[in-house]
Amino acid sequence: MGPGASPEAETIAAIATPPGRGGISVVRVSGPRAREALTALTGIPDPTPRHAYYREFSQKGELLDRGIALFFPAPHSYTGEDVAEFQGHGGAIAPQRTLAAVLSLGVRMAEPGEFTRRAYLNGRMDLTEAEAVEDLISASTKSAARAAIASLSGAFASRVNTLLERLTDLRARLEACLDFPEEHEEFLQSGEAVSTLVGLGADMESCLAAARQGQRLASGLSVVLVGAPNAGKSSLMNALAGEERAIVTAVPGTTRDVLRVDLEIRGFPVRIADTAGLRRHSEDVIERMGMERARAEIERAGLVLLVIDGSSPCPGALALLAEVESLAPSAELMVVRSKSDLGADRTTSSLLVSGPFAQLEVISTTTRAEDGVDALLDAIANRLGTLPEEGAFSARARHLEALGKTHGSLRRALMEVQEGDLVLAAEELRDAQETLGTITGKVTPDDLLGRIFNTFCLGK
Ligand SMILES: Nc1nc2c(ncn2[C@@H]2O[C@H](COP(=O)(O)OP(=O)(O)O)[C@@H](O)[C@H]2O)c(=O)[nH]1
Ligand SMILES: [Mg+2]
Repeated sequence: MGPGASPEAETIAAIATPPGRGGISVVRVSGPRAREALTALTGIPDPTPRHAYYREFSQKGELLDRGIALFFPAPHSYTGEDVAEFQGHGGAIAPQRTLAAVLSLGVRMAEPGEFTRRAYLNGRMDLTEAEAVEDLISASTKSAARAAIASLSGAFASRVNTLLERLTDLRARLEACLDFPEEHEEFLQSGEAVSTLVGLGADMESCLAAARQGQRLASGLSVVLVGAPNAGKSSLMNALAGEERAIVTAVPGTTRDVLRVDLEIRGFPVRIADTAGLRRHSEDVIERMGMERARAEIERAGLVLLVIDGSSPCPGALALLAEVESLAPSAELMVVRSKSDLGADRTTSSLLVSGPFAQLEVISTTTRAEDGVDALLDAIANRLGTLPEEGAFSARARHLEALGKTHGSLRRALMEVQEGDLVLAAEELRDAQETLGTITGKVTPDDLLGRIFNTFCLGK
């Protein structure tokens, strides 16, 4: 390859199937040397496009494997480049040998996500579709997979594109008002500019709400159980999991490490973490490390369940609430009042309806009754919201951020129009347009591409 050639002119290869024992395994090759690689291993001089050849794969007279070889000429392939596929036997060795033979032909190992990155760069899919590929692979519930398929088929992209078109249109009309005020004053004076902006803002908001659901579907909700030692956290964890996962004893400080269980609630993946109880002082080094881990877990949580033993006085509860709020300012927070079978302590009862606790949802539970945690499961389900019957699509944090920013720009543009400053309004709309464009990749800085595709698995 010459020094000026773009990296995209390199030919790349990887095993596209997961490692381990399996009937078949696929070695995928993409780039200008894909055809040559197929010819070298199979002896087929001029492969017919998309024809399945059953052949021996060999190199320098050594038989490597036997299987199906396929050739997809550009642009009609996954990546949009020439692609060759060797479908051989699975297991630890056979696919590695085929891959090594391909790599010896001036082909390099693909980076994680590189096939899909090339598909995006060659216009085979937009960014939301490319990201949906990875979301589909990592989907852990049926609803998440369904949403990823919807995004993969362009459901999210088409919503964003429609918004983008309306935005572009509006910006063009506003700029026309700036350039030729007399001809376009009607647009402003009739109130049409304002009502168009308001309508667009509302639709942007509903797209944001749908994307938020989509993100929850794809990445799930992380819930963490937090509270004083002996509050009943580990018992709750076991009850939610429906099996004995955490050790439960009357000895404070039993739980040290963070324990996790994965549940599915109304189609959403939910990960629940049980943590070491938080208290002011501990002489025990291991318990102190456990508390550090608990704090780190709280910082990452989407929903914090603050567990308070309702049957006894809880003098540290206010301090605990303050600590949780400072560790996770944006997480949702719910109070679980445990051990309801033991009756209610008067001071704790009045604490939970006063001061900062008065704003919070409080759920009573007991692990001593069959249905003692059902209310808690329902409350978590309510926080997740309901899945839209139709129109669910997978989304990611970066999409939410872009939609939120776009929405902010629209709001400011509306204010500027109302105040009569069209120059500033047009600028806000330009910002909105650029930000919205990053979702599908119409406008995309390189570092964003790096961040998106580096999280992909190898061979995709
Ligand atoms: N009566 C009663 N005891 C409970 C309940 N939940 C937990 N306990 C007891 O409280 C103690 C501490 O429970 P545990 O789950 O280990 O609390 P953790 O330290 O917060 O994880 C144990 O002796 C449990 O048996 C409950 O709902 N009712
Ligand atoms: Mg515990």
